[in-house]
Parts: sequence; structure tokens; C-alpha cells
Amino acid sequence: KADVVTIGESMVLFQPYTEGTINYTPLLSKSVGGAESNLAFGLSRLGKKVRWISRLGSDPFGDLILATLSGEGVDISYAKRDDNAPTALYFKESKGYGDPNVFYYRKHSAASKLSSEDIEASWLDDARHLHMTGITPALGENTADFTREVMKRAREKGMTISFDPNLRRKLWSDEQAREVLLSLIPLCDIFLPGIEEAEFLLGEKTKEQYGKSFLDMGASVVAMKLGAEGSLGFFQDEVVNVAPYKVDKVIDTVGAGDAFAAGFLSRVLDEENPLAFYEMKHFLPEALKRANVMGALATQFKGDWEGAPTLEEVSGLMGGKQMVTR
Ligand code: KDG
Repeated sequence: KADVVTIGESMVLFQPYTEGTINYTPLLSKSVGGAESNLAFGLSRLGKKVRWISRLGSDPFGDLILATLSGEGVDISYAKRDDNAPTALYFKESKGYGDPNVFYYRKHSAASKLSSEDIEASWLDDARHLHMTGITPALGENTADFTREVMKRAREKGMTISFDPNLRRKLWSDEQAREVLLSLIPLCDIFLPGIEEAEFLLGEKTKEQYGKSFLDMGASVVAMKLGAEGSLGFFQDEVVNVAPYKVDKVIDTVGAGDAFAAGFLSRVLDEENPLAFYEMKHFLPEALKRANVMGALATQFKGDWEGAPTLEEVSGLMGGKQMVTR
């Protein structure tokens, strides 16, 4: 049984061990990155059962990704290995300002070869919810069709579906990205854009117009990330604005959106019938609050997900409780 199934590429992440830029730094640390696995780690720490599915090379990098996921309690039993294509890698460096620089080595990777033929009916068995991101359709020739097909099948099964556009402009052209991402919105129930992604998709509008437009396209709920300004939720005629969880200093923004999604979905999935109108109205502010805390905490660590809190920790922070640490 799984609360959430998520499908997408994970990579081994290398970044300067201390500080400095990739070119001259003598030491790199090695860990795991990837939007869907970041979400899986976040949800698993919050006590949800997560099934992560992808293709990895038959190489030590693939071994590391699987060992890390299973060590964090994520179900990896549906992941496939590929003898003819490698696990993807990526490098991240902080520039000392703004978002870090990211360099991908993922062309022709095992996951970039995913196609609709790979989908197995059992992937979605005994599962409530599917989470996909806009990174997968950008990866390879057939991955946009793959993403669409998985979402359609989940819908046919009556599962709820979330979609985070996770725009990665290094992976495809703006035109392609806009067209494909917009076409996937009607297939999801919960849409999780950042404000800049909303602007990329729809041009310059007000926040309320973005929310309303995404609902008109077919999403039932929109949870929009506003960075340091918190988040906005849209559901029917409701607009909920939730203040940010304040942090003194941002270390690394990569992974914050996935942590936000994990926080939001974890609260949504606490409900038996979350999309029921009367229910969503009541818990939307709390779901956004949990999402804000999760997103803010993720910015406090260099790794993409390692700082993810447990449910007890996140509840404590939301309630302003002092934690016992020693
Ligand atoms: O959302 C964080 C991800 O961007 C990061 O972990 C790596 O999946 C990744 C990507 O494609 O950038």
C-alpha cells in the first residue's frame, strides 16, 4: 500500500565540500538529488508511505540512490535498472548570492529513456495519490507522453494527482516547456506552481488571476509558492494567504519547492476525502502553513532534502513549541 506514488529521475549530486566554485574546489561531497525523490524523502519523514519509481543505470550511482531511498523508508521495489544507460549526475555550486548554479549530466540517462511502454499497471496498485513534476517531460524524447499517460491512468483509477511544474529551463526550450506544462495542468487536482513559474506560464498577471486561471484549466486546488512571502491557496472562490515561516538566512533554495509540496500533500492526505469541498476549505490554511515550514527549513541546508523534519518537529515549529534537543 502507498499513500503516494511519485515517478521521476534521481541523480547523484556533487557539490563543493566546503565552499568555492566547481572549477577550482578540490573536494566534492556526494549525495542524492531529484525533485521526486526529494518529495519522497520529505513525505516519508512525515510518516507517509511513499513509492518512488524510476530507471537507474546498473552502476554504483544507482546503488547509492536506491540505498538512500530505502534507508529513508521509501518503497523502491518498482524501480528498474538499465544496463545500457547510466544514472544521471548533477553538480551544484553556490555563487554567494541568489539560487545556486546547477550543471546537469543527464542526457541519455536511464530515466530519460522512460516511455509509455514502461508503465506497469501494478505501479499504481493500492495507492491513493500520484505526484508528478514538469522535470520528467523535459528529459527525453518520450517522457512527455510518459508523464501524460501515467497521469491519465491514475485518474482512471480514481487516484488524486498533484503536479509541480518545476520549470528547468536548462532542459528544454521555453516554448516547449510552456506548451507541455500547460497541457498537463488539466490532468492534475493539485497544482503547485511558484509565482515565477506562474508568470512564465501565463505572462504578467496578478496573483489572484494566476490562481483563478489554473483553477479554470481544471485544477481543483492551487498552492502557489511566494518564496519569502509565504504562499497562497486557491480553492473554488476561496483565496488563502499564509505568512512565511521566517528564517534568518537562506543557505540553499534547491529542494525548497519539493519540501513545500511534501508538507502540503502530507496534510492533504491526512484527510480521507481531501478534495471534498467542505473538507478542503477547513484544512487548506493548515496545509499551506505546514508547507511553508517545510519549504523554509529546506533552505537551511546545502543538501536538497536531508534537513527534512519529522511530523513531530514540524508540528512543534508550527505551534511555536520549544523542542527538547539535549
Ligand atoms: O527541486 C530540486 C531539484 O531541482 C533537484 O534536487 C535536482 O531534480 C533536480 C533537477 O532536475 O533540478
